[in-house]
Amino acid sequence: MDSAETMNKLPPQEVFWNATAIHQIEGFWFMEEYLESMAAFRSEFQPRNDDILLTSFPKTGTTWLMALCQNILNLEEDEEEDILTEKNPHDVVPTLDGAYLADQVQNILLHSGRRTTSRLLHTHLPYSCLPEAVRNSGCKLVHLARNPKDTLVSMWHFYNKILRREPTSDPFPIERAVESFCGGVIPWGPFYEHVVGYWEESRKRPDEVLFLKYEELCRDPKDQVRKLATFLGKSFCPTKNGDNDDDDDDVVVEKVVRRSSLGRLKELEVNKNGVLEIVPIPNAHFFRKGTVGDWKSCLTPQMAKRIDHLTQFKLRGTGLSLDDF
Ligand code: PAP
Repeated sequence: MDSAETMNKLPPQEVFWNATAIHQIEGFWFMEEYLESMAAFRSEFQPRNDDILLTSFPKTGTTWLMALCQNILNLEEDEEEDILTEKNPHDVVPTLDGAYLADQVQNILLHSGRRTTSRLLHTHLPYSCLPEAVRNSGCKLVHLARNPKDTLVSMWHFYNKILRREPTSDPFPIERAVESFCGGVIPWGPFYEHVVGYWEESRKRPDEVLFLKYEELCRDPKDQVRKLATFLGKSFCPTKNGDNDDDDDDVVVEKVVRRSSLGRLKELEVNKNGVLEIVPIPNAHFFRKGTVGDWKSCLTPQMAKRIDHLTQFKLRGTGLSLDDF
């Protein structure tokens, strides 16, 4: 996979959920519509040493991580100045494998370093598929992981919204969604190999790769925000003008947490009625329940058991746990 041309010549290899072609490249599956952008990202992207690259498997909390990092690095004193009141986090932190070729993304790549010293970027690519230049650069990576059952259920709700031809047509059968999740034949999958790639890298290079979990963010957001801020070089989070006299550390951390919260973002006009700038997906689709254990509302005990067994098998010996509590 050296160029966009090569990628475009690939024949479809599987049809995901009876709806869209996905191709297997270097052991992972990718949606056809992203292949060109992904190839360009991999061959053309020039990382800077101070870039911050957020990484995630889809539906593991990407939108939350984007909002948190944006607020840690650029917290505005005045809430009305917060860019997240105007734009969905995905339009502030571009997903390079999905939209590298878009003009808006090229603009962000050229100019975003002026607001903060670092560019805040995102990718869903597995670690082994990242551009070589990124893996060899000193740029920081932050990975957010989530337990597989909630990831699958979140994915099921999301793709049912965007892949269904008619809003009234039946959702894709959950049994078959479990089947494709367990078989790994899903966009950016297999899930386990994806998460383990980042986990292992974070163990080898803890100063450059931070590994976070959605469940820990839910349980103690302030503690996790401090950890994230420290990793990003902000051991405390002063407001952007540097005036931190009135706000003690704890208040600033609380502000970051609240401004990035699902409750706040979901209620913003831009996220109720807006559509992403780069791909025509309604912003509202990125905000649903945001809880731990919602899988219980969709998966049968048998399905859950099957996924738990697979999780145990796939994570054995890695030192990683992905618990749903
Ligand atoms: P993406 O990979 O397509 O960007 P992503 O943001 O990773 O999607 O996943 C969406 C999930 O994160 C949704 O989970 P749910 O379906 O289980 O509810 C969504 O509700 C949740 N989410 C989005 N924003 C936040 C947030 N600010 N805080 C907590 N959870 C969030």
